[in-house]
Amino acid sequence: MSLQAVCVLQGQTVSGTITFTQEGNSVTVTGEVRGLTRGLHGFHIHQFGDNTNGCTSAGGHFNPTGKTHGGPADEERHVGDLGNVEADDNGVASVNITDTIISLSGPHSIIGRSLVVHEGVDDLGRGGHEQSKTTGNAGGRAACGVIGIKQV
Ligand SMILES: [Cu+2]
Ligand SMILES: [Zn+2]
Repeated sequence: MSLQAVCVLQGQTVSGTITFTQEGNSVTVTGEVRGLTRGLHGFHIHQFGDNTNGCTSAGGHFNPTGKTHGGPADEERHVGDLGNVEADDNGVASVNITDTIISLSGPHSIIGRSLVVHEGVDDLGRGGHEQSKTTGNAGGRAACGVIGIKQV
């Protein structure tokens, strides 16, 4: 059985459960986020698994390689940059992402860090806003949770 991790997202109105499954060099990220506004929402791994001051204490994007913010397909990206998830008319985002940069072990391990879903769209570093190159200008933190080892 492959290693799996799980995150329960909680916010004022937004909630969800996301599972991470390591398969060789890639991690599949699956699950559902509810209570969102329709459209795209930034979706990142942030540095700390610390919710003592709500999602704020999760810190910035997980960036052990010292790169600039980008999109998941970019060479220049934070390890934590998973792009956006898209909510439908019911405010539900079905998540199904495969990523080869995050990992469940080693220096890129996301276990013990936070997953954050944002109120706004991650511009993937291309928006020309002063925050585009650090956060994608994705706005407030709608929900977050700590990523832990899943019982399988
Ligand atoms: Cu974020
Ligand atoms: Zn980033």
